[in-house]
Amino acid sequence: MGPRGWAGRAGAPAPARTCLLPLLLLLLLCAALRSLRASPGSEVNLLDSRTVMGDLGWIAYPKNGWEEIGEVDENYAPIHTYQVCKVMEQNQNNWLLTSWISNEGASRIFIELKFTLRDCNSLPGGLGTCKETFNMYYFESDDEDGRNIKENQYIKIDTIAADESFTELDLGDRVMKLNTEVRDVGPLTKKGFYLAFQDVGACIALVSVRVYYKKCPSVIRNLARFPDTITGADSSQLLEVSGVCINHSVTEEAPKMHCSAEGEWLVPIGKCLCKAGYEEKNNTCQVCRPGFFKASPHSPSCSKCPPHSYTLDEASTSCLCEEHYFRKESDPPTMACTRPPSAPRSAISNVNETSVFLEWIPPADTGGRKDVSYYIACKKCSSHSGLCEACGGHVRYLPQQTGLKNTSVMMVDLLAHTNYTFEIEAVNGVSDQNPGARQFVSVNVTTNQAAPSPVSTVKKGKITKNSISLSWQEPDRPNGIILEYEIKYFEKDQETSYTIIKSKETAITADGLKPGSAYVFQIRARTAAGYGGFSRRFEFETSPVLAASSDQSQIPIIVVSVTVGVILLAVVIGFLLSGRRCGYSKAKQDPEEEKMHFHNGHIKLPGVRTYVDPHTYEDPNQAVHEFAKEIEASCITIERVIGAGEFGEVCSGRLKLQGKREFPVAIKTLKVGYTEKQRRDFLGEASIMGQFDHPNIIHLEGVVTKSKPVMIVTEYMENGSLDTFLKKNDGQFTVIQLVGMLRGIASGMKYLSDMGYVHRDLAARNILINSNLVCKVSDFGLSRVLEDDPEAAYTTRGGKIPIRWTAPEAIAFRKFTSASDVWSYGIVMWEVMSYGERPYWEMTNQDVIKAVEEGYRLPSPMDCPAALYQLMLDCWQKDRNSRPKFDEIVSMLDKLIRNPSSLKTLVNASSRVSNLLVEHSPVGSGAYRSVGEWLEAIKMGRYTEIFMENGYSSMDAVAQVTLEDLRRLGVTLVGHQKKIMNSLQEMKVQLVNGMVPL
Ligand code: ACK
Repeated sequence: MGPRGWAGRAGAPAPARTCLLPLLLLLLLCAALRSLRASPGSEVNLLDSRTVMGDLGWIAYPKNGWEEIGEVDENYAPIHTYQVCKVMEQNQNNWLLTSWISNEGASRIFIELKFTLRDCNSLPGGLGTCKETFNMYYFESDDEDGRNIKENQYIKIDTIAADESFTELDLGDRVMKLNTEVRDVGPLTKKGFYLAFQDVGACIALVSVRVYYKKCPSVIRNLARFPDTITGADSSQLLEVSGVCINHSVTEEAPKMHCSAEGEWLVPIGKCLCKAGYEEKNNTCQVCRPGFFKASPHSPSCSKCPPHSYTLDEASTSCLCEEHYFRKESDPPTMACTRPPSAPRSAISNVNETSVFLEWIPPADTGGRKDVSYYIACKKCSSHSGLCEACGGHVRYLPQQTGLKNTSVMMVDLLAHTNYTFEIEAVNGVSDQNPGARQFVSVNVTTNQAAPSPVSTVKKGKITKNSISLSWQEPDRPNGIILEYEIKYFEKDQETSYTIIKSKETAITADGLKPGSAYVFQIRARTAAGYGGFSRRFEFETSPVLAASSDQSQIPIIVVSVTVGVILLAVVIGFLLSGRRCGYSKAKQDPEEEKMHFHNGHIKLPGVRTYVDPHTYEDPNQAVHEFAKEIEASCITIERVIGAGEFGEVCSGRLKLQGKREFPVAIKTLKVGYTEKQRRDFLGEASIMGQFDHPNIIHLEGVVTKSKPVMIVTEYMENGSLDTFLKKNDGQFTVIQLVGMLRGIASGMKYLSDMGYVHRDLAARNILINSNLVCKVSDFGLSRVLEDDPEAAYTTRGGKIPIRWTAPEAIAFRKFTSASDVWSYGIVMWEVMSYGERPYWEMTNQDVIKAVEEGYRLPSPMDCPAALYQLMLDCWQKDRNSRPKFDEIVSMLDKLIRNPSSLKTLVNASSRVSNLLVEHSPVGSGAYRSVGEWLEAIKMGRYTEIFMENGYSSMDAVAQVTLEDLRRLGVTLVGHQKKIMNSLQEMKVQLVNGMVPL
């Protein structure tokens, strides 16, 4: 069969019209149904034969094949139905071609056919040629030009059979057998296509042809709009489609959905959220009203403004804080606005030396916040002007100064004796937004005395093979006037053997060191409050000895060594000949330095330092400059006159030395118009004082000799001389305080006697006392001892002697020794215990000399502990060798201080004789001449040897024996112990109460 085209248009009258009449009824029914039928939302019609108002423009071929039945529905709209029924004729090939249908971009289209088909069995005699199917074809083309193509160019879609066919009977029953068949075609590649229906001998009425494609309809899902989407070409294909966020919304995660071949949206992914200031309602984003806010797209809805905040605008993303309320940057907008806290309450302080502990309770109003912390402001205030300044960086705060979470803090490293104001401020997250509203509670404290802080910087100076020079800076917090430094050093890894140098300067040279060896140095400072801590360890190395490379090279070294040796020898000889007999040498060691060597904790005495009598100097000026520093008058500020000395006024003032803090001093002046002898005598005191360095000896700062007036500058003692001070404060001190004063004086005297210096005028008037009740021996003179003391009286031998304080042998034959100083010390004890009473009251000097000579002694002062009065009596032993030594006095007083109950036994008031001297019948010089004699007398002679061997060789020593001592000595029999103790007791009672009248 050759290609055939279609020439005519369908619509020519059909010859078999009569046999299809029943179809007309069917068509009427279909017109009624049309209004009920609606195409599904996801289907887009490309052609619906029932909706085309005019000519469909389809072509039938051959012309007598398919024919159109032109009917109209009740609205006069045409119904396009095509029928063919050539069942009786052979070889039917009837084509019906549609007009060109645009596919509108769809690549898969659906064809829904509605048709009726006559059952061949119901046709009489037509069974041979009758068919019950027809074929459907398509042909793609971009335009309408492809219409006249050949049959064989059409592609078959399917053979269409009826699900239901109809018979005459059916029509009679008025049962409509309308078939609906749907087929799909794809993928389409051109812009449009034609459909063709081929009849090969069936009886068909094609009631409608609907061509459509499917799409996923535009939808809003998860606040994203998805557009109309034509389904894919493949029946199982899912198309991924991106959504676009609706107005006032933002992408949370790129919104996507999948469009199925059936036009359904599947698997939504991602979403949009209403932006800040908008909330989601009915798939839209609605604006937040005034008074409401939404801070973030993630918040579910608009919220009311939190407390103490507001907004007057729509679409607010946050609310504004009311006046005086704030929001911290990190505060969430949902949080209420807050304000700074009120002040902390009930602050208390506790001062411990230079540390202050503060504690408080939290503020009543935290400002609505939980992040309250505390800040400590420290101010140092002048007690005079009341002006305060910031404390500076030296103060340490434990645990810290700011951001304190706990309600307590400790400040350390404060200055001693200083007024501080601490402001404890409560702070919260919004305090810095209202700095004007600082709320704090103030605490005023005054720190106490404290030892100096450790020296922190030590620098090495010149280093030789045998010496290392060091210098350092005053501690950051001296906490007082630095009296001296102690430098401890030892060879590295040899710590058990160390040397200590004391220096008033901030530099020393350690000599006598091994070459090429490392030495460790530590330094500490001392003030009136005691020693501070040692600095950290500083390590320095001496220079090594250079090794000689050959014998020849040693020759010059030997020559130099011999030369140096000779020079040194000459220097040493010269030094010895110069008349300086002491071991105290300025050439080797600064007089400000004192050097002691220790091994395993014991002092190695390098030769005891002794006092040098300035008289041994030909030129007294040389002695002054040997032992006293020259001070420039400009460094001294004289403030007021505090008394009159023999040579001029005594003033108080201040001394400011370079590199040191200004501190108070006493200044003795030499009055104008002095003689050379007066000048010499005046400065003589400085030459003596300058040799001493002891906490209980008045300390010489220096002298002014290069300008006038000539001055002696010493440390300042706030309470002046002891006798006046005690008189002023009669009965004000505890016994322990008084014993403490006596102990200080004894310690100073021990130092002087160790130095070989005899004071000769020890009396309470020559003791000075400072604000800490530390007593210091003062008043050192040359010949003046007997000149300037108003108490000194001329003796028969012509000398001037303070009779009441002086031992009989010194009065009688000028035998001034440390033992005669001990006598005077006994008198000072008596003065102290009687609060400055005049010894021997109004007795004349002559009567005093006589009474003492005859064995009478001062009676015990009122309320005086028996042990102290016993010590006084010991000091007043006629035999100077029987008097205790100063070191014994110091240890005895120490024992009493350590054991205060030993001071409870007072001298019996009834037996205390006032205004009368007691006869002195000391144990040793009274009844028994020796220990042996005594022990024999009480029939205990067998113990004589043991007593002698254990140091109880004198009756004075025996007087101190306790029961404990006896047991230690091996006197184990209780009867013997009692005998010895009773005898001793008897002798003591006799000693204290022995009132044998003259
Ligand atoms: O009893 P006073 O106040 O203490 O009066 C005398 C006066 O000077 C004449 O000696 C006082 N004085 C002497 N040296 C010092 C000193 N270093 N510190 C304070 N006062 C002193 C003494």
